[in-house]
Amino acid sequence: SSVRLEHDYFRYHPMPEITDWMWLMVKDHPDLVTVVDYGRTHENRTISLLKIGLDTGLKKKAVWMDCGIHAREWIAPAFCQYFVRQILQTSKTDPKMELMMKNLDFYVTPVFNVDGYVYSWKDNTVSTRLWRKNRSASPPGCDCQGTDLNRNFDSNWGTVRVSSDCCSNRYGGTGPMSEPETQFLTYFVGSRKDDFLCFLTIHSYGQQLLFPYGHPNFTASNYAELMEVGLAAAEAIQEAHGMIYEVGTPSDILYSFSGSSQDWAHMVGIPLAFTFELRDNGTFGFELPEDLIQPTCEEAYSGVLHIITYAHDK
Ligand code: ING
Ligand code: ZN
Repeated sequence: SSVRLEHDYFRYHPMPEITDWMWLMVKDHPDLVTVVDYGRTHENRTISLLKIGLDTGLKKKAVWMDCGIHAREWIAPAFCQYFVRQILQTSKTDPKMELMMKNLDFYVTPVFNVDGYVYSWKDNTVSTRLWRKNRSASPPGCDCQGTDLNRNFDSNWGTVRVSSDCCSNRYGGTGPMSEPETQFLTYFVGSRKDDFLCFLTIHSYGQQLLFPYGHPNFTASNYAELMEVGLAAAEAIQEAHGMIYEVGTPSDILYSFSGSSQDWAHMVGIPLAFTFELRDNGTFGFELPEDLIQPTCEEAYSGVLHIITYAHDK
């Protein structure tokens, strides 16, 4: 595909355009950005992230962000692209971001569930556009494809309200980390877990900031801190365009679940783990119109920046 000199941040992009965009970021900021391939999907596509930060030769702390663990949540990959553009732009104009580029590495996966995302772009039917899971083969004795990657992590896997029916959208897989995508994330983050100050995973929709645990029997040791940081982030979000985001654990404000990535991240010792549920509240749901990409990204950026700044300054 052709090299794109302009990238429209306020449209949705199919996977090949997002891959081109990643290389455009490297070309525009060779001093700050590298592409790291850290996994392969079930259908043998590459899972890539952008590593962003100034190489100081010193060991650095890090920030994790993944978007698009669920295929149909298209605003999430759009946000990762916007986030990358904002931190790169402001690293030249805002002394605080300049400092964070020196002290931190940002690891940003714009599309984590690559197979599912590609499938959701296949045609505009409900069964493809509203696909959630990955595209793994159906297990023996069951006829449906795909595992919910946010039920497949090794965090009390399969214990709370996770479906064992492979046709369910909440199917957790044949075992913890049965999916290649989950294994690669677990390995990549797990092998550097002491470096990560925060773990941010971006979903839609519902306008919520969720933090561990999704499992009802566990309470994060730093629950008060997570609540305080989350509430301040929600305030920053509200200041942008007046939108209200609810803050709490999935058990508090949504529904309990085991096997999620945020629970896993907190269990391995990453203190500030948050799941963002971006706009909207159900009017358009997963099919958020393109003219709402910009305000959604702007407010989410305010919230994310609050958390990252807190993590950096702590
Ligand atoms: N929501 C999340 C989901 O995976 C969630 C909410 C997060 C539940 C963390 C449990 C733990 O169901 C969406 N929209 O996918
Ligand atoms: Zn989701």
